[in-house]
Formats: sequence, C-alpha cells, structure tokens
Amino acid sequence: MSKQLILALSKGRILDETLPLLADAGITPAEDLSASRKLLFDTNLPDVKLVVIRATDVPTYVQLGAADVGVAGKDVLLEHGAEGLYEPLDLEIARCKLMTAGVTGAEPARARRRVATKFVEVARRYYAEQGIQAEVIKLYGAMELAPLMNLADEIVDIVDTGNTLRANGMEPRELIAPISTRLVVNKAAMTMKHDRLKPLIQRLQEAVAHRR
Ligand code: PRT
Ligand code: MG
Repeated sequence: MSKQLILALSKGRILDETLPLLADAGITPAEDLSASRKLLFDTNLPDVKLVVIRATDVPTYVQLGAADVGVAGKDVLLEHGAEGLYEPLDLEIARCKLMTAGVTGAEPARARRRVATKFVEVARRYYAEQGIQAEVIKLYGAMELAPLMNLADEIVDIVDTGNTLRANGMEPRELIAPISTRLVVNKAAMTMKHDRLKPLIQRLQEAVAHRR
C-alpha cells in the first residue's frame, strides 16, 4: 500500500462546509473544485489527493480502500452500514434529523404502514424496532410527494427547518436519529497509514473544536 492518501468528499451541500475544515487541517485543493468538471484533484500536499463524488458513494470507496478517508453524512452511513469503516470524528457540519413524517393532522395508519423513503434500510430497522408493520417503498427523491399522491402513509426523510414538509402539507412525527457529517477511515488504512492519518484526524478534530 502506497503512503499516498486519498480523501473522498461528498459533493453537494456538505462540500462547502468540508473545505474550510480541510484547509484548517492543512489541505487545500490545487484548483477550484466547483469550476472544474474533474473528479480527482491534486492538493497543496504532493501525497494527498481528493475525489469529489456522490455522497452515497463515499462509504463504498472507503470501505473497499479506493479512498483511505471519507466525509459523509451519518444518514448515508446508517443506510450503507459500517462494515470495514472506522468513524473517528464528528465534523459537526450539515446537521439535520432523520425523521418520520406524515400528512398534517392525519393519524398514522394502524395496520401495515406504507413508508416511502430513499433510506430503506434505516426505515426497515426503525419500524421493526418500533414493532410497526411497514411496507417500505424505495424512492430516489421528492419523498414529500408520496403521501399527497396516496403512494404512502408516511415518509422517512431528512428534516432541517421543516419548511419542505410544511410546504407540502406534512408534519414531522418521530425522530429516528440526529444527523451530522462524519469522517470515516478505511480500517486497513488506519493501521497501514497510521502515521499519516493520526495527525490528519488530530488537526481536523482541532478545527472542529475551534468552530464550536
Ligand atoms: O443529490 P443527492 O441525491 O445525492 O443528495 P441530496 O441532494 O439529497 O443532498 P446533498 O448532496 O445536497 O447533501 C446530502 C447530505 O447533506 C445529507 O446526506 C445530509 O447528511 C446533509 N443534509 C443536511 C441535508 C440537509 N441538511 C437537508 N436539509 N440533506 C438534505 N436536506 C434536504 C432534505 O432532503 C429535504 O428535502 O432538505 C430538505 C429538508 O430541509 P428543510 O429545511 O426544508 O426541513
Ligand atoms: Mg443533490
């Protein structure tokens, strides 16, 4: 295994908040990420490279060792599973909540509940733990539409301000998990590249603490 470090960053809303933390830890991209169509970037450090990928792909890259380190939302990690990954640090950015939600004022269906979500594993686990029979329906976006269209009784989705739910006649119901962005590390890399990873994690931890 080479001593090069590859960091997998989630594109989308997490990226803008990740870059200042990385900068504080001494890592800056060699070019403007948003101005480029590239996916693999050099940094100021010759042995550190960045890949900028779909948030949902980050755990896969790190788990399989294509990247040593990743930055991903806890929601994505809960859905993907933690096998082969260490989660040494909460970056405390992009905070939100994984919640159930339903049509405002409507009673949750008592019998078998139809639940639309992109978080099918999280939803299955949650309803099973609650002892609620649920039929989980996989969607890739616009979960808020599902109850309005009578596709589902409830959704499992990310809630921040609740504005998206309200705008669609829905309300949050139960909290499944508080969410923030986490640093994940490939388990083998943590051992093999410990002398490179330990100071990086340390510096990121200081950057996070500094922001509190
Ligand atoms: O594009 P892709 O399908 O991969 O993901 P995405 O566009 O849903 O999300 P992206 O890439 O912009 O960011 C994803 C990560 O940001 C998530 O994995 C979370 O960890 C984190 N995060 C933090 C959020 C939010 N806040 C958030 N508010 N991800 C999504 N939202 C969405 C939510 O899906 C809902 O549509 O915002 C809406 C709710 O916001 P409120 O304020 O109206 O409640
Ligand atoms: Mg997106």
